[in-house]
Parts: sequence; structure tokens; C-alpha cells
Amino acid sequence: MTSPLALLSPADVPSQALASSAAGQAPLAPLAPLANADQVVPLVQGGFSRWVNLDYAASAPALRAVADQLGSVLPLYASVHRGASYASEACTAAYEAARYEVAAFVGARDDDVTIFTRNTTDALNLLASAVPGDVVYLDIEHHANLLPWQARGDRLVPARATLAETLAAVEAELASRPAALLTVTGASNVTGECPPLAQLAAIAHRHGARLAVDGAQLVPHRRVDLRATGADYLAFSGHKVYAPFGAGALIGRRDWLDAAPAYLAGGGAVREVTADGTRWADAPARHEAGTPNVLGALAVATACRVIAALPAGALAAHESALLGRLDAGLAAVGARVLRIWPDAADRVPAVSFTIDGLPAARVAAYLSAEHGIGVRDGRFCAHPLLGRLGCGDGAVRVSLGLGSQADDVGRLIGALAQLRDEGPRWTYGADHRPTPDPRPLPAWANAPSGTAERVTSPCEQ
Ligand code: ALA
Repeated sequence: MTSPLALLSPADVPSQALASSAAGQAPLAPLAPLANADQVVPLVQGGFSRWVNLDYAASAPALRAVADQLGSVLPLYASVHRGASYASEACTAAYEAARYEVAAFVGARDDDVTIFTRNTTDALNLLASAVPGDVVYLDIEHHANLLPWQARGDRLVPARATLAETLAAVEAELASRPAALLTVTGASNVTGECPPLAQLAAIAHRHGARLAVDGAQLVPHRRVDLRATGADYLAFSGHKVYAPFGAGALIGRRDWLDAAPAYLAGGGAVREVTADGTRWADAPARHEAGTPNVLGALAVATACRVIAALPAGALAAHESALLGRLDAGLAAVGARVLRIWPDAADRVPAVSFTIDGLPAARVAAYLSAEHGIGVRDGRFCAHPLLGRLGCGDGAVRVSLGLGSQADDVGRLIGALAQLRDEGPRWTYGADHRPTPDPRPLPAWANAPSGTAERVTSPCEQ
């Protein structure tokens, strides 16, 4: 048998498969080269298909520029802030330059601090450890911007039927009792809807609170400017901005972060340690104990540079054109698209939907198995929101980004129409997985025994 890795080489794909998938791309072709261009995946019925990645909201593919940059750095990779070697000095300079670059990318104020974290969840947990007072949050949030506040016993405001009413409810809550912080998503990871950040910052500030923004789903699609919006904190993840190397960032006001206990106790976070006690460093070092993820931070900075270099408005125009096609296609196949608010004017390209009579998990499995289309299904780590939207059993989410093309949307809608009109052509088990599933995993995905174990996380339910 041919090795699974060889099977996944584009060279092995029948040329008509690539040719047919290339048809109809123009004019909405990828805006920047990706590291996985022309990747193919096996299909259950045999053969291969260009991988149609419609799951950018979970984790976006790496930019080619990011992968190349890390390749250039690796020969001189060394630890930062800890060595006198040429390599260590080069890496330290690059790491601190990355911090500066990320801060500039999000319009940080001169006295803001930028802390490299693992991801958005890590950044928001760090912020939660530093807020000196009550926090007000909504029930539409991803668990990353919900569980840290729930754990502290903070104040939940249920979203209302409209965005306008929700803003009024938030304002009423802040007016009723002082809070230190209002925290909101910049864009819903379920519906793509974007609350108005400048307006929320004004509401928070009117009542003596600060505004934190979960930027995980917003930063990949819109330029977020802390200065211009007045937002006080922004958290985001590298893996959603085409830099999937394990780093994220928290950027914002320095005072709370300088006063907070060190997020992790360890080397690099201190000024002086004696047998009796420790004098901690200020942020960012205070919250970056241990050897930092230098390559991850450089990856984030490189991705920010690539996105910043796109022509003004190009990304939003590209994604909005694709979103328009997606909306129209989903309506044509009878999908029920989830929305939180009828009056949210701005949306990033993440759309969740259900199809009557078809479990979300079955739809997602079918798209992958028979068409090579990757989407996410489930409750998207936003269980309260899915409950509020009447989707306790989950939904299907399609999400796009700068590497998406018109053909991706066309292939999705064609596959859904086929499912509606003819049903699946393969058999699926009670767990909705294709049965049998003859698709080999690549060698690197197999456990040493040769059998890949599939781990199911609660988020997938
Ligand atoms: N937060 C990511 C998502 O919504 C993982 O899919």
C-alpha cells in the first residue's frame, strides 16, 4: 500500500480533481499565500479532493510568510533574556520587536503593555487574575470569555432580543452598581456578529469601568485599534491569525497587570529572590515566567505584518463578498442560519446553521467524508449561546478567511444541495462517523502502535 503521507501529496491527485476545484475561483482568490496551498484530502468513496477549509474560526492555516520566517529563524533559535550568545541576543531582539509589532498592529497606547500568552483563553484568564473589582459579561460569549468570570462570581447580563436592547441592559447593569470591567466578544465565534466596540467602551467609561475585548474572532478580520475604539484590553490568538505556533497576546492598561500576582511563578518573572521571599518584576515579564514561546511570538508578529500590508479594505471586501455568496447559498438550500440579534450591522465570516431533519454532526461528517470540506459542528465552546439559540444539540459552522476563495463556497453549497436532494452516498454510524471509513490518516497522525486514537472533548458535543 502507498504510504499515507505519499497519498496526501498533490502530485498523486488526479489532475481533473484539481482542475474542477479551480474552476470559478476568480475573482475571489486567496489574498495571501498559505502554507497549505493545494493540500488534498482523501474521500471515503476513493480518490482525493482539494481540501476546502471552511473552519478558519477554529484555527486558521499558517501563512506561507509565517512558515518561511520561522524556517529562517530556526538555525539561530535560542532562549531569550537568558544568554550572552549571538543567537540569544538575536532572539531576544526579535522577541521584543515582536512585542512592539503586535502592540502597533492593534493601536496600543504608548503606556499599554503587551504580554505574550498561549492563546485568548490564557490571556483572558490572566486578565481575570488582575481585575480589582466586579466584572460584567454577557451570556453570548465563548467559554474563554465566560468561564473565568463565572469562576470569580462576576455579573452575567443575559443578551436581549436586539443589540440595542442588549447595550441598554449592559448600561443599566453598570449604572446600578459599580464594576471594574465590562468584557465582550469582538465578534461571536458562533454567528460572526460584532458588537460596536467604541460604543461599548463609551458605556463602560461613563460608569467608571474599563472595556476588555475578546478579539479571537475579530482580529483575523478587522483592524482593531485600541486607541480609536477606547477599548482598554484586547486578547487574541496567533492560531486564528494564521500563526498557529502556540502564542497569543493580551494588550492593554498596565496598572492592573503590574499589581496582579505573577500569573505563573518562576524564572524570568522576578527581580530578586531570596530564601525569604521574592521581588517580582513588572509586566510583561511578571506574567511570562519560564522560557517564553519565542517562535510563537515571532509568528504572531509576522502574521500581523502580512495582514497590515494588505491594501486598505481588501480583507473586509474579500470576506464580505464571500459572506454574501455564503448567505445566499445557505438560504437557497434551506439552512436555518443562527443570529443573536437582528440589528447587528457588522459580521465577520463565521456562519452557523442547522438543516431540518439532519443532525449537525451528520452534515459535518458528510461534508468531510464525501467532499473534503472541513467545517466545525457542535456547540462551539459557547453552550449558553447555543442553548439561547435553541440549538442544544449543536449546529454546523462555516468560517472563512483571507485564504478562502469563491470555489470553497460553491463547493459547500453544491454538497449541501446534493445532501438535500439525494441524501448521502455513504453510510454513517450512530455516532455520525462514516462507516466504514477507509481514509488513511497521514503517518504522523498515527500513534506508535499504528492506531490513531480519537479523543473526544466535551466541546464537540
Ligand atoms: N474558539 C474556537 C472555535 O470557536 C476553537 O472554534
